[in-house]
Amino acid sequence: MGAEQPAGPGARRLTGDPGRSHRMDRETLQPQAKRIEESYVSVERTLVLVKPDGVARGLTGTILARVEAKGYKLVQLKLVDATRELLERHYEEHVGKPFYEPLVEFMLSGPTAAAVFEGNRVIEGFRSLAGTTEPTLAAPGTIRGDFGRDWGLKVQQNLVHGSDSPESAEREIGIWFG
Ligand code: DAT
Ligand code: MG
Repeated sequence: MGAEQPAGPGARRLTGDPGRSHRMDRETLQPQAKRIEESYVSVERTLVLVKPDGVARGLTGTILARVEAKGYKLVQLKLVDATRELLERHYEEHVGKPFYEPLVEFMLSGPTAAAVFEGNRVIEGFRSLAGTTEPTLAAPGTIRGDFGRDWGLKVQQNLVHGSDSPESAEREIGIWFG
């Protein structure tokens, strides 16, 4: 048999002096744990809306379940009858576009489920789960790809909204939950 040492973190305990092993735990591992703790970035939050088409079609639970199943944490949830004033704030970046007024009318057509989800990189993670804006082209396996289609309307009804940046998330969470 060769003199190879067992590999891995338990190797020292199996082959070395146990007293030395205990010193390693106390002096080396604890500072390391502290460094790991300090290396975590702040956890992101995003606003997720199940729009009136998703709520009316009875897909609220199915959609939120996908986000939870991905591992993101649901931290706020409510059903909202959005007002025009709230929607004008939420969609202010789209003012003047041809689909703006149809978008606001659509969002006024019934209740919206508003949620805040939390997790590392949840903003891009949710947008990946949602799929691209146009449901016709959204990849199968995404929320919009699996449940959405073009209905021949002036505005795309694509089931969900997700914030697109940390700044948008903070602004939008303030609008819906502030
Ligand atoms: P997203 O919701 O993917 O962030 P967006 O912010 O550009 O997309 O637009 C807001 C919503 O407006 C979008 O979810 C669907 C609708 N919309 C966007 N572009 C459109 C277009 N060219 N024609 C019709 N509806 C559109
Ligand atoms: Mg958007």
